[in-house]
Amino acid sequence: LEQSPLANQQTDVASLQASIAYHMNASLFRTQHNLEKVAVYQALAHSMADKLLLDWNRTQQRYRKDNPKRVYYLSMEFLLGRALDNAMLALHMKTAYQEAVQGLGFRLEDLLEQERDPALGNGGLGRLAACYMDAAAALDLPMWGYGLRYQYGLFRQSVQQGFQVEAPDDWLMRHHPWEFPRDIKYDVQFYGYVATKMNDKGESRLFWESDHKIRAVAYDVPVPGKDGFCGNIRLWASQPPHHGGFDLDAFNQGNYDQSIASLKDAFLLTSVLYPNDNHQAGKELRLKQEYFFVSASVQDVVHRFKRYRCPWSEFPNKVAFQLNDTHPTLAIPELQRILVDVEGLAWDDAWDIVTRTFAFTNHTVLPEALEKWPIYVMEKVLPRHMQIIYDLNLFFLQKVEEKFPGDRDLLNRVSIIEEASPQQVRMAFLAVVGSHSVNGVAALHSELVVKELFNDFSLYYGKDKFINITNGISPRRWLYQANPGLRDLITHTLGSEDWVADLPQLQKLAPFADNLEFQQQWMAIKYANKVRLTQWIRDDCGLTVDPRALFDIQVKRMHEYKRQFLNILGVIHRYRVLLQMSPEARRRVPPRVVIFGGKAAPGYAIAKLVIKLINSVADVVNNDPVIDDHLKVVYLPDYNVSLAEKIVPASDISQHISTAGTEASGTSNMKFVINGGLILGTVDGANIEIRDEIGEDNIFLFGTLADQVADIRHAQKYHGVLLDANLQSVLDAIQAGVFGDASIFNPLIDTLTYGGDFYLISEDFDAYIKRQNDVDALFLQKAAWAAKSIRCTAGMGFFSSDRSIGQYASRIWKVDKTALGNGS
Ligand code: 26Y
Repeated sequence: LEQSPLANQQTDVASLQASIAYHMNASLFRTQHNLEKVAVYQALAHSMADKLLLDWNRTQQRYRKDNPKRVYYLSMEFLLGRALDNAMLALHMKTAYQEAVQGLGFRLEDLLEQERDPALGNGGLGRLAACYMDAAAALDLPMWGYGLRYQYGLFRQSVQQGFQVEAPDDWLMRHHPWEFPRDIKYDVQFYGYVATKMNDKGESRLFWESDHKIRAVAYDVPVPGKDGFCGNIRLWASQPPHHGGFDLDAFNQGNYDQSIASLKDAFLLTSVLYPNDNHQAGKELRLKQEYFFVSASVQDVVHRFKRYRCPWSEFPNKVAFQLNDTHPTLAIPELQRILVDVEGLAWDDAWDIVTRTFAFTNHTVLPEALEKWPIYVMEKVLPRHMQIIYDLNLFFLQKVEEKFPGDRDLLNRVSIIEEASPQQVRMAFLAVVGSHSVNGVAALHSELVVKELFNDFSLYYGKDKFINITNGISPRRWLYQANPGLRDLITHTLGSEDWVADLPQLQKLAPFADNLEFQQQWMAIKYANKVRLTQWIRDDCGLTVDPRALFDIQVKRMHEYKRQFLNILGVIHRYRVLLQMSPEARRRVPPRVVIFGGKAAPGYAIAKLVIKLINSVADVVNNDPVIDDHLKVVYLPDYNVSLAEKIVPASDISQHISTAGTEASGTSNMKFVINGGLILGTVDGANIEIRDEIGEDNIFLFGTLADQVADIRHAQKYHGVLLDANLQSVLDAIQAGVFGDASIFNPLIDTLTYGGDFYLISEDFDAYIKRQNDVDALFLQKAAWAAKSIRCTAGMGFFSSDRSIGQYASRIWKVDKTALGNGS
């Protein structure tokens, strides 16, 4: 590093070129005659990472000296997206680098495209973690992320014959300059047995012993903040515990498989991210991942705390753990185990520390997403934790019994152990009991969390424990970086870039909403973004679409509750209506490009069938000469963060149409609206608060309300589903083979009829179609549309992740984000 020109803070163009050249030779072992784009990208990334490492060291040394209360964001997923552009912008070095690479004969845009997305997350929850780390770094808040360094991230998706095909995401095959391996390791054990032993003080204690150990090694991922401040995400990778996992005796006896058995074990543990989003698969390996992750993280935090020789009672004043959903909940019994079994604290003292340290964020009310682990699995893998959970449960139930004597039903309902066969541990209940604060992620969701999921708990604990913190997104990645055209217009209009760190300033755009000249500038940027997306669609899908058409986008994980099915059924309806129209009538409807993107969990058959249906419809519609450019259907494969950065700024309208009460928040809705995209949505999740902020007139809402859903489902159960007439003819068309072999779609169509239309597609179909017609009508009025688009952006100040993190800091973590000064 000493020799890297960046080490002495020279950031002029010549120095940057020198540092790129240096890394070409010293890091990549290449010569100037051997310059491919990917190599230049890598040298560039190394050069940028040098600078980050310096900032990282300075920031972390300051923490070490000041020893502030620190926050640890525990998350099994971090969906970070690409690092280079983000880092260059955060450090105000993009222009200089642009010039530097130009001088070497390259375009920076091309080089940025060489970077592969680290896809260590599934969807919303993982991306939220990334936006929160970004906000903490921007606010100089001492928060670290802890997670897993999966060897393979979320699978890569391609489409073959209309079906999703999955391939492993071998993102580490090429060297990844954005992580710093550390000489920090902890052993994590599994299985074994619990024994009684005397400790140093002559007290009898329980000890968990096992020969089955796997080593966690740390990789630190820098999170660029402001003014030389740099945050951190520590990811654990699994390694064999000793001797590199090689059993020499076994080898010498010719037992080769045996000689590397523990190596395979260790490799497998963090090899792959489970690709389920909002659906528990219940695999033992996943439980082991969860424990491996929390054990290494808690050991690391305890180790750091002990450095300062504070009494244990100080622990909650120095440490706040935030559980990103239940996935890291084992951290609760793990800390209790360390305090009691290893550190020798009394049970009650330990439990007091634990419950003052943990807080829990719930991200879903869907029953299939709530983690439960069979007791027989837990007992086998984590025998001591199972005992601790039993004890915690017993003491908890005793307290409930004291408060509400004689209510056996209540005890059954709140028990951490579910009396089913097999018996299961309810991880969400464990998280509630072990935390001092529980929050949902949008107002409606938090209300449902209290009223439905944890109603009994809120009666027992009181309402204050259950709060709402509405999600937010990073304005840096999702506007400043993804939409340079709009960024510059906003900055020019508001006179400075201060709005990025103080997003409510966007409101100052509102007075320009009806200004025709401003509207033209605004819509010209939108148009340019659409042109850019059409180029991607051409390259990725071989399809030509007209950028003047209305771009109607739905990109998110494929899930029944998100109702991509409703969208494509609506497309079929539109297709049929267009076919029946006269050519003149057809010309009065604005042409549309309907764009889908998103992955389905590999085991989720119905979601995969929706992908197939979309592609089958696209095949027919896109090749129908009568329809021509009036309607195009696009399925963009391998949706990920970097693709989102291209798609989001290019939407006219995007769809967020989950069955009311099912989408906890949604965050892409925020990304689209902040970029001046209108949304068509249900009265669900954060759509509701977006409406409150931008005004009812600037959002297209429709459909059943959350509090009506139960009654409708109930009625369906008794009277069956009477399908909407338009929907029925759409289904008839599918079944008549208009979109190819109809029989493959039968299981999909059955979800609307057999056993009731659980996601209320038929119930909402008519309202959906009508709202789409409103969208058409508005799109023809260019000025009215532009005014709404401007008001959308203007009203989005509330949804900055800086606001969310500020609320977590003051309401949950009790850390003062300004206490640390300006990061110098
Ligand atoms: C363990 C397995 C059961 C599981 C794996 C992943 C369960 C859930 C998940 C992921 C959930 C998720 O991404 N939830 C989303 O969180 C976003 C951030 O709060 C919300 O905006 C979004 O509505 C919610 O679906």
